[in-house]
Amino acid sequence: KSFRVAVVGATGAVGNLMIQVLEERSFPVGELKLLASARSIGKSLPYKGRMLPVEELTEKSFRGVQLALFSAGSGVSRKFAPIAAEAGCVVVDNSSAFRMDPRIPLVVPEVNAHALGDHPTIIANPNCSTIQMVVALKPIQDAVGIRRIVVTTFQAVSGTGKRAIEELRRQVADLSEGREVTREVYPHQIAFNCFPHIGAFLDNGFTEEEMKMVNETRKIFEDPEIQVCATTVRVPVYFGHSESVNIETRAPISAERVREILSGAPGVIVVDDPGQHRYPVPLQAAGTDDTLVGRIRMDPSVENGLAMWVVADNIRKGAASNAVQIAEILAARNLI
Ligand code: A2P
Ligand code: 11C
Repeated sequence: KSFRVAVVGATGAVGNLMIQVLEERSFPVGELKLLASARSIGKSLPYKGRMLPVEELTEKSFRGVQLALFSAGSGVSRKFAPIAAEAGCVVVDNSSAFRMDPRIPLVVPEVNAHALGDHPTIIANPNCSTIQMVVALKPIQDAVGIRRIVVTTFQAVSGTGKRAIEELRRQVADLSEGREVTREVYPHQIAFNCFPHIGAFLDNGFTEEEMKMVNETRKIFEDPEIQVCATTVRVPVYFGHSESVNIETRAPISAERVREILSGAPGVIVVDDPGQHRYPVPLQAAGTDDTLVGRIRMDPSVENGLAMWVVADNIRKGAASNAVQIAEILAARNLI
């Protein structure tokens, strides 16, 4: 069985990768429709050795389409995902538009595939920084429970999209050639800099990105009690978010046992031999679908405290690959 699939936002950083991941993972695509804004008419993108034309997204785009992967921002999703669903298409949406809607499953396949239910129409793909954190923490949550998480992120510019990737490239080139730096996407120079500002600031002093980590973790773990305090930081890395994750578990567990559990956990690779300079780094995670975990150690400053370092490719596991993995489950369960 194969499916008629559409990728919405096909020309973007994540959309483009969705096409590549569909091919890499041999998702059973019968026909592939590439959709973007009117700006992209005339462009074409490669899929399985052929160039496919990019079409303009319109209300009629979803006729005959069975599965749509959306990554064109939440405005586009809010408008077009319900139109696609109405046309009988199952939507996996990478934007934040529907994530906190109680009727919409928010899914990380290794963590809560059961949340897909029997008849999903729109499924939300969580935020990249949430995905890698819950993949790493779910086995610990299952083993001993987690009371509180304090997380600081180091997030790559690809999370912002292709214009931000270009901005970092341009600034690095300008600086190395003695030209003045210009900026369009970020409020500060990103080359050789970092800033604790991802998403808009809210009245509570946190940013939108930080509150996504709080609210999405609670929804995915189905645990409204779990306490999360996040600080999210943009760093001059192209691909791969890193996270310093500090947790308080409900019952005691040793670092050794955590290493053991995580070594057998789906989607996780333990990279933890600091004496040999082995700990996760973004350049190692980039291009893979794994969540790398290392620097696992007891935190003696609090009861049942543990610290660790978690790295994953934000546009693969954090976005495109997670969406395709959801699609694979939908296909396997006859939900498309
Ligand atoms: P386009 O290239 O035509 O602007 P990124 O997150 O990397 O910036 O990419 C955003 C993606 O969303 C691009 O594919 C972009 O298409 C697409 N997009 C943005 N706005 C719209 C829109 N109004 N309708 C359809 N696609 C859109
Ligand atoms: C970033 N996490 O790295 C953001 C981008 O809700 O899907 C993703 C925003 C989202 O900049």
